[in-house]
Amino acid sequence: MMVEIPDSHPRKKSLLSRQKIVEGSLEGLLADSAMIAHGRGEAFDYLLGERTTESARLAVREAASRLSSAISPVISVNGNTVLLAGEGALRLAALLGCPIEVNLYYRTPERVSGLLSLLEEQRAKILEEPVPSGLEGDWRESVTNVPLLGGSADFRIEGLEGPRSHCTEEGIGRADSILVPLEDGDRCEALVNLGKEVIVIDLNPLSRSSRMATVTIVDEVSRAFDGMLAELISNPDCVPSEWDNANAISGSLDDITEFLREKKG
Ligand code: PTJ
Repeated sequence: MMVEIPDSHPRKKSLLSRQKIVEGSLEGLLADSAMIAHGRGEAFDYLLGERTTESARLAVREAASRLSSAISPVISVNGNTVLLAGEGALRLAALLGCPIEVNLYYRTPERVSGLLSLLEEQRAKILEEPVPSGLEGDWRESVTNVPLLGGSADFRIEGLEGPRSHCTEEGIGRADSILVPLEDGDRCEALVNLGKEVIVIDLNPLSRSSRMATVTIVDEVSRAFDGMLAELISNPDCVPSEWDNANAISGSLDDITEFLREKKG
């Protein structure tokens, strides 16, 4: 049931995200376990203070610089990501000039085509909006030209079993750098083993994907996309650093400890 959430509600953003997940589930766009994954994310976000921490900000900057320096970057999206941050993914892909690929853990043809249609609707919405400030060039053309892949899988991720290994050669197959929000650990490991640079967005700093990735952004998925877009607009010539991901994850765990200490008073 849809309810009107007043602007004054202190948890408005969180409730709106829940509503998106509930609606996506009812429309058959999400995995059965999508709400469990979302709830786990919410719990970690709470422990991080529901904000982009300083360590996440550094990871956002590193991810943005790596994606913009890559030869064939791709943004891989699953059900939760399209529902919560599809527009952010499209804006980032438009700026990077890279494709978005729907790549699902629980893959069915109906879910893939439903999510591709939703991305088309989100694209149409972005085209109606004002151009983000600070951008030069033909933004609308860049948004229009973002390839939306995944409809016909013609490639397999080596080292992975089952339908979740299906992908496209044009997207994940040939990518040297992959942004994978809310990823599962096995696929992350398989992609890293193929020599690809894997950038994960995951609120759980302890997850296997967080620990396997080249760069882990411990932040909520829509905040992370908005952060990368802002970073690339304000600092278009950013270059990758010698990134120590274990150290960055340790920084996120420190953020949680610090937040709990503040709460305890
Ligand atoms: O659409 P599909 O079929 O590809 O399935 C997607 C889900 C997310 C259901 C599937 O990949 C899954 O079961 O994922 P996990 O193993 O539960 O992992 C999801 C991770 O994402 C967890 O570590 C959560 O903490 C984290 N997470 C959840 N919501 C968010 C999040 N991270 C960032 N932003 C969020 N909004």
